[in-house]
Amino acid sequence: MSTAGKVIKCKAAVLWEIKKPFSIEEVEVAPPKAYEVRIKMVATGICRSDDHVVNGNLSTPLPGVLGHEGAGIVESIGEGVTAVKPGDNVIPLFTPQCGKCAVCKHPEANNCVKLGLTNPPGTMQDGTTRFTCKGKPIHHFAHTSTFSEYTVVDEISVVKIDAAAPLEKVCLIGCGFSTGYGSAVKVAKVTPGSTCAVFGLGGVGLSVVIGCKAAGAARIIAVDINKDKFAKAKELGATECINPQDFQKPIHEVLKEMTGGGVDFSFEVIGRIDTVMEALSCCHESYGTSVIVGVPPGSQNLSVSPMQLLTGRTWKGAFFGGFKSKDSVPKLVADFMANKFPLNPLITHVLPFEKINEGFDLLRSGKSIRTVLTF
Ligand code: CND
Ligand code: ZN
Ligand code: ZN
Repeated sequence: MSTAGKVIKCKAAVLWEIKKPFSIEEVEVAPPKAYEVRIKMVATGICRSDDHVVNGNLSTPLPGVLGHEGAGIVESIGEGVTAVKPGDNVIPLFTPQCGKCAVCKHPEANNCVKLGLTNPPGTMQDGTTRFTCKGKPIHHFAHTSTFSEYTVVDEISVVKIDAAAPLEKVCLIGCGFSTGYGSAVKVAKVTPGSTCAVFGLGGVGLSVVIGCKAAGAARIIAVDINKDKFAKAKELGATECINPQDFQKPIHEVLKEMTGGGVDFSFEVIGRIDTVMEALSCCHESYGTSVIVGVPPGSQNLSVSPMQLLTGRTWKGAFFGGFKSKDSVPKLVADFMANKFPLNPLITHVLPFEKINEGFDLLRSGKSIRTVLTF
């Protein structure tokens, strides 16, 4: 029996308030309105940005359905939708691509004006929500809300991918892999023979390592306070691994000594103010480029001497690895299918969706890289 046009009752992980576990609830998911798409989720990864919402570092209206790294199948479409049709395999896009705004029309930029990450409304573009639980409207998150058996997204926030792609793996292309890989190949534009330093070896940081290697970096120095992450970093291309806690002096000084003055490219993939500064300072003062990938607490600011940049450094940052999402995600899926990069090493755990809190505990305890929840 077709569900198109009807309200679907299903399970979703609702975050009622910060610093609390997710509750698996029965929610009602309204049919998609014009230019909206309802998706049956098949798999979703757990990214640290979701945890930043839980711990209060990233603000979004609650109660809400989080999750931004998923893959699924289109269940039904609203009026006017042409980009996808029911039955298509798709990836929801937390960085939309409206195709019409100045950012989308710019050849390099990807931070579509519809992203609205600094003041997220927690709704669809028309200002309302499609989720209801116990009679209350439940907010959307990051245009995606993948922690639900069904979700509704705007047409600008979803793209069709190869029907043969394994959704329980390519869901990582929805955030962690693309964010890290693109930060190396697209944002920093890592050059062959260069030296790179990657701070933070989670799913995103290890994807930076994969990107640095693909771009031909000669040295990739991986930095983390959890040495259990080093073996995988080496497997994926890191040439050296260091733990800042093993040194008396600041780690940027250690890195400068190791590299004769500083690295060519550095990446902060943790989400901390102090490590953003360490990453900036460890790149060469005359020609180094430092890229901010991690999402630091919204309430904290940096104090930086302009001299850090006057000497010639470049300092950048980007969402989603600088990729224009609709253009890039299908290509990245095709590249994965052609074995141009691996995703398997990033997936350390697979759990049924109902065990979402266990998945977050694995992330918080440093035991997982990516947990994929399956529906
Ligand atoms: P995850 O928590 O898996 O990895 C972070 C790593 O940093 C862990 O291995 C930690 O051990 C390590 N770490 C923590 N503190 C320190 C420290 N002081 N010094 C050195 N290492 C440390 O996170 P993830 O890989 O899922 O995400 C990483 C960041 O990227 C996080 O801030 C997340 O919010 C952000 C992000 C950004 C974007 C984007 O579009 N720019 C998209 N998704 C996630
Ligand atoms: Zn993410
Ligand atoms: Zn746009």
